[in-house]
Amino acid sequence: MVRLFGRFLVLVVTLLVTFLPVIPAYPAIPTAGAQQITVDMRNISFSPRMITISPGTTVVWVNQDPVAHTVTADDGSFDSGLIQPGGMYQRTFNQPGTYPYYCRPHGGPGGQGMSGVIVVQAPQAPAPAPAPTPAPPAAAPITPDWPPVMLEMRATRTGNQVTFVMLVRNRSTRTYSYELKARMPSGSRLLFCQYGTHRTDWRQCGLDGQGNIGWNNPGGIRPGAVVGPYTFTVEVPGASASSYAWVNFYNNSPAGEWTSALVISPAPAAAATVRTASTGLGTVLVDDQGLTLYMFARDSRQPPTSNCYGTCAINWPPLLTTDRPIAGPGVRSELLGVITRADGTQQVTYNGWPLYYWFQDAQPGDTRGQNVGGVWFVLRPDGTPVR
Ligand SMILES: [Cu+2]
Repeated sequence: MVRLFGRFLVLVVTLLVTFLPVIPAYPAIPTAGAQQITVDMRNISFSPRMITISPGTTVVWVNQDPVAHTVTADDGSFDSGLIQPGGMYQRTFNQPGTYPYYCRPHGGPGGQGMSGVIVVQAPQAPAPAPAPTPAPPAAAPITPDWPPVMLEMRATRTGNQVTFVMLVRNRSTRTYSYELKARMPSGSRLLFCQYGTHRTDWRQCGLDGQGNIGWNNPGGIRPGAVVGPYTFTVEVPGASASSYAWVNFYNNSPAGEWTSALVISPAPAAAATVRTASTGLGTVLVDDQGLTLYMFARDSRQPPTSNCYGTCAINWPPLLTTDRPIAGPGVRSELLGVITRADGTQQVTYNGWPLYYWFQDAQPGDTRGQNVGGVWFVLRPDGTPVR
């Protein structure tokens, strides 16, 4: 099935690329750029356990568990070493082949225990889509390690244009509803939106005032079915603007919810500015657009270290920069700094605290992230948190 899925992916992407030139009113989707796919380490397992990728794809493993894991090749050709909770490891696979791997503390070679497989497949002649599998018995419960989907999620960025491609397969034995969402900085402009090989008047495909793009399919995706690709291109307002997308699967009976992999667009291309603004919480640090910045009490200041990765960094996008950050009005430049995140991007710090946005803040002056979980706080101009 995994091989079939890979072939189906080739088919739909081929159709998509072939179809595009006849839509002159919309820009072509950039095909250059690195592909990336995320594998979660959750509940002592890799999820998805098996993925099929094309050569040149980067796989990012994110440890969502409270214990350390490794990503160790059966043949010893790669080994992450211990990945602490919240940490990540990435590797780019260029050569076609099958790469079984395992976690040294919790699994073993040959598919024992906590283990997984990467299949790197060169493009091939397209094959028909897989037939839907029969409907399953009704009572399978949703468990936290339930792996319902095979995902292909890609983001490419050319200047200020970001393109997301999302393709979803339900590999569970139940029908699930799902929604695909993306969050863009305010001021973004939607340039292109497509479902499958047809550009449609997809009603929910549009930027709302909060910078959200979303598709909702409450009718559900049947076992074995593939939906997508959902493709959209957005022009973000500035080179430093970041954006991200995710898929949420949910079910009403039995009730359950599962949010899957994310894509964060490549690192920004400019110096981030930090300044101050007056909010309901007093004068606090904001970015050059006026969006509120936060510190995370589980980070450390000395040395400055971020402990926010994976799902955390979806909800709390780090303030990234490529050049030295700029001190705007009210900010002390000697308190500004940068750290290098696990993915190689540079995050701005202030008084040693790594800085983040809260994804529900949409307008200058919003401080909805304050005290979330008792660990997220806005910062005063002297770099102390407002608790
Ligand atoms: Cu492990």
